[in-house]
Amino acid sequence: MAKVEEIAGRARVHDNAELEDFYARLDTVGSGALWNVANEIEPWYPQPKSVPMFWSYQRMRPLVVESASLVQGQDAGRRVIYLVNDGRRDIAAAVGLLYTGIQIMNPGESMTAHRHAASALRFVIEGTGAWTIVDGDRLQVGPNDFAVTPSGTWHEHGNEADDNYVIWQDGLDIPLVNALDANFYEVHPDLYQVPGKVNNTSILTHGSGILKPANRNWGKPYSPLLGFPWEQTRDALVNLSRVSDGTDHDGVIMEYVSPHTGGSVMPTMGAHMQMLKPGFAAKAHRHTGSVVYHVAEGFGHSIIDGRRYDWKEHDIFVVPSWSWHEHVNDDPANPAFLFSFNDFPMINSLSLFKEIEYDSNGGHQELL
Ligand code: GTQ
Repeated sequence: MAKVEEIAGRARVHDNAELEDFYARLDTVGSGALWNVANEIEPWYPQPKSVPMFWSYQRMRPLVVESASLVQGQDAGRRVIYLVNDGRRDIAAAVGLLYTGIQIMNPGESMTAHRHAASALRFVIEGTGAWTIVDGDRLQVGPNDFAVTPSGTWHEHGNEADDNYVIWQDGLDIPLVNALDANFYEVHPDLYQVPGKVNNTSILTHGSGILKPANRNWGKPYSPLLGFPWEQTRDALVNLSRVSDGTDHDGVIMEYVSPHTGGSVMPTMGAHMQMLKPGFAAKAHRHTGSVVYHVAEGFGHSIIDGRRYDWKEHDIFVVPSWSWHEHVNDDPANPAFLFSFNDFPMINSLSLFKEIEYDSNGGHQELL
């Protein structure tokens, strides 16, 4: 049934028997009348299928831990509990065209190496002893560290601790790459990579933050720096917060960037860390682009499309494109830190970014 809008310039054709017959004949030759779908396929503003969602780590963790004894990592490929958006069950997206999941590894466990066209990132939740080998660079990661596995890079993960789980959050652009019919998957011919001699080579080479190695070319479309340690990240935010209040909408916010370009870490997904100063209450805004948040430190709440979500450490929530949202740090004494990843590099490279600020005085909205 066509969605009729009685507005000049919109599709407003009403069905009748003659038209029904015409539509049936169009269908037999693999076609249809645009005016029957126009108002649907050209909405006035974005109509995400994704809805705001919130996952409490306290509720998720026991289930994630249960999976660690139910299935072998080697059988699962990766032992991950993925997060489902109620509106996007069909494509395994957490929001928009972004996938996310919580991965757990038992002490001493390791996963086999593979690569795919989809890009991946990790944000570590708990446990010592986590490692991931990305194209031969063995990265050691700990809680709140961020690491990337760009499209096409070989990767495998493990937990070298004797007595603790490693749990981290995965973020991938699988739904995007599938939507573009561009996904490939390969198992490593030897099942395991041979890591380079020195762990964390990419961090040692590219991670100084102020200096760039001279005479080095980097021709790949993603960051040569693959790991982003928490301590350095937190310090950067705290330092910036001493000289800036940041933005009204996000507080003190910084992007994880490629030291080669200063741009996003990967062509499809970007990531930020933001610090909400004690008691900070953001102004609401909305923008195109989908965002997955992970509470790195502190507690507070966010209001997303009019609904309040109270969060604390390691909770995960999503803001669909064009959803109103605001974040509040409910701790009057300590900062809160939100990690997030997003599809902004795609949105920006296609010039599709739009942002509007919420004005509570009568709801007038101004394009920023
Ligand atoms: O580690 O590459 O959560 O391919 C889902 C698919 C993680 C990974 C996931 C994947 C990965």
